[in-house]
Amino acid sequence: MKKILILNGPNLNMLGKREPELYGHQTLKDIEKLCADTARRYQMKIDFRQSNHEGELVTWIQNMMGKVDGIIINAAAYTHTSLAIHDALKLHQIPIVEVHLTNPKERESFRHHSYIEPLAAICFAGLKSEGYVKALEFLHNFKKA
Ligand code: DHK
Repeated sequence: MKKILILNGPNLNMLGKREPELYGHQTLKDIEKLCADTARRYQMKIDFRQSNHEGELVTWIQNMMGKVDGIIINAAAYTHTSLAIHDALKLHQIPIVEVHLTNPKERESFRHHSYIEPLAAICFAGLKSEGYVKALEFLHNFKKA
């Protein structure tokens, strides 16, 4: 059974209340349930987490070395700023999937650069919570070269 770490960065705990016209009305709990339902369908195991703290995300990524088969990450604002998260992800030799609810490339220019992008096997952006479903499907179908 594949085990997948799903990481969510700062302010994603405020989904539902946070700019719903951009991020939608679903809460992070709703997205976690959607991921759990999808994972069950594909017989995968998920570990779904959120943190507002860069260092905590880095430590979680480090601690999962050798323990997971894939990482789905919506690093939120840290996508655009965190070399530390980039370096931690680089420790892994497993597929990394970048997810965003919105499409940052179609938003303000300060959201156009991603520190996750060079390490990601694929990115799903602008699909709201469906991006997490697509990310799980991608990892379900992923075969090592
Ligand atoms: C979420 C955030 O919090 C922003 O900082 C990113 C991302 C976009 C999202 O679309 O999920 O720029």
